[in-house]
Amino acid sequence: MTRVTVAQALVRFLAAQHVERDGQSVRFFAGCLGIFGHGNVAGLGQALQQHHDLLPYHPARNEQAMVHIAAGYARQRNRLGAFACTSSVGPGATNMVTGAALATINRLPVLLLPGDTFATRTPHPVLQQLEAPHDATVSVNDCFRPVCRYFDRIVRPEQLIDAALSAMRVLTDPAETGAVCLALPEDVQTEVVEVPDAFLEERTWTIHRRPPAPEALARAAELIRGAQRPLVVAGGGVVYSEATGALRAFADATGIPVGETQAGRGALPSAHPSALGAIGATGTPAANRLAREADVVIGVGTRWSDFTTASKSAFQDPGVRFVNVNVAAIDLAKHSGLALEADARLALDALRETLAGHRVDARWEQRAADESAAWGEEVERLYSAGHGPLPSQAEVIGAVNDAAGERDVVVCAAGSMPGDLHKLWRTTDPDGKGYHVEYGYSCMGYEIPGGMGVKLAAPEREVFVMIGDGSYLMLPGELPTAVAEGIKLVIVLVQNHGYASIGALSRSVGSAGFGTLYHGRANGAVPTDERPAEPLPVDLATNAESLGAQVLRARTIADVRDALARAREAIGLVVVHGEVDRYEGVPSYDSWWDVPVAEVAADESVREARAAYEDARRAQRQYVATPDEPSVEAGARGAAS
Ligand SMILES: Cc1ncc(C[n+]2csc(CCOP(=O)(O)OP(=O)(O)O)c2C)c(N)n1
Ligand SMILES: [Mg+2]
Repeated sequence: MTRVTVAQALVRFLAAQHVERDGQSVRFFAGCLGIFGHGNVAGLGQALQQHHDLLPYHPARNEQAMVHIAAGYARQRNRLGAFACTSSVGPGATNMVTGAALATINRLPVLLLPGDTFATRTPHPVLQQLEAPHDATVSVNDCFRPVCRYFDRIVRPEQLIDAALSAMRVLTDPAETGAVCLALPEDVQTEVVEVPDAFLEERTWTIHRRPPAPEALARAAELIRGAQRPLVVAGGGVVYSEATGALRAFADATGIPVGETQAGRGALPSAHPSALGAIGATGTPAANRLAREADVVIGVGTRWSDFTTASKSAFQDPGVRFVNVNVAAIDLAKHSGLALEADARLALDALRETLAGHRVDARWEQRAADESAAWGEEVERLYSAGHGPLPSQAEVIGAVNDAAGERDVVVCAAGSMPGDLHKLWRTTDPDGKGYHVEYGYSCMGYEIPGGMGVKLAAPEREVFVMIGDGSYLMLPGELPTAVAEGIKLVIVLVQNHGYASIGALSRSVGSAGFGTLYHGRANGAVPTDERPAEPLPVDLATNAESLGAQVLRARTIADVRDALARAREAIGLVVVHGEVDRYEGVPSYDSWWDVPVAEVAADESVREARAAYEDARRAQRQYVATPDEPSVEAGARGAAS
């Protein structure tokens, strides 16, 4: 038995955890990120100082941002590595809630260790405590329950053992993983616990690859063999399971074309003959035209978000059926699909072997190749549009794409860039690790800290963070952390005076970009795209400079290219700042996204948008046809009305 404080035991436990897959064992926790306050400075703070050689500590500037660093790290490590994040009690803790939701939605392991109020309750109410008159057990940390995959509050020292082991079980389970929260009352952190020595010894969590059940495999293969127009939709699970090689082999052997979700983008490099690129609301015409006609859709490691399915309008074949390859039960059941519960790599290999000798109809394969080639030309056109006087955002993306080497990473999360990147970015990394757009939560502010996590996980890769002015303003505070920790990023800060993405969405629903321009008031009113006011005297380049970044200011697209070349060579963090034409967007191709429009309104423009919306909605489907009983489903609303 060892006599230590709860916090000391926890730090030593975390440092001793390993994870193993395919016979390779690696340490699980890279370290602990944190911000101290009275809720953790004496407990975890003391333990982290005493054991700094076991678990490196990295002070952050904002608790939400530090959870994003942890999420970016875990994603780049294919979930085989993580950070712990410690916060004080109260606001420090609730600042982590957004980060927790992001991690859970993207299925990324992060361990949250917020301080909590006294287990003894003696000095209550303490500074920053929420008092709930109806429930003495409630604290602000209960906010973590809906956004975490596992929650515990350690109110007695002995509970640590069970809580720590349960936390590791969830963090290392590919079907369960997400944010895990162990709330630690500030007194309990400092109390002594006697732990068995084995608790503190090295422990390895093995991630077994789950093989597909033979009957399910046979039925999936039969369905695919009988398909005239099969299509694969590759999701993040392909990348996390390191199944990109298996996907390539499957596509090579069968000729089945592949569309990619945001998390799955790059699963098949753009130059591959079966690669259709992005699918869905932000998809390419190549992927979306084939999706419309596909009769069997094989989703691999996807959770079928509304962007992927174009709000359930993407797949229009009346008898379309789905095969869902996944480890998560919630995804296996979607779209009435045939559930192939398995690790992505094992499932793709097994399908390829079972389908040996089968090749897709040559005309379908040719369609895919032709559409892909046409799309390649469209990308080229957008990348070299020569738009003026300000460049278009697509040209900036083209410049970054050209500057990025084969294994470099692009990072983004919110605004108009994720959609543009999804469509336009040419992927090259064979492991699918060159494209990192957080689109589960699409959280403004993720970009810089998320990129820091990527760089910590892959220091050998150049990391290009693409960020809009709106996202930048939400969370620039981790720049000094990057400088302090020597984390080199190339941040491309794209100024377009506010929320160009939501402005375009607002115009499409008839509301003229209301409230999306970062301008002063126009004659006392909120400006719109039709009635803009003066841009604000805000200089984000100087702001970044003041936070420790080296800043390169670009006006023309040639300046951007020049700055990117210099940024690559630079030692430290560089921000390339440039303005783009807010109104020169990349169009949407053969797709739709369900954003409801007001049913009655004073403005004619809204009424017109509503009519168009009701029309578009007719294409929406329910996907209730089962693989066993193919029933013909007419457009759901069309049939009803
Ligand atoms: C935290 C958060 N708040 C609000 C939103 C909704 N939203 C999505 S994009 C966007 C605007 C982003 O602005 P900017 O970063 O400048 O990118 P742009 O739209 O101009 O390309 C907003 C408000 C969000 N995704 N995340
Ligand atoms: Mg903007």
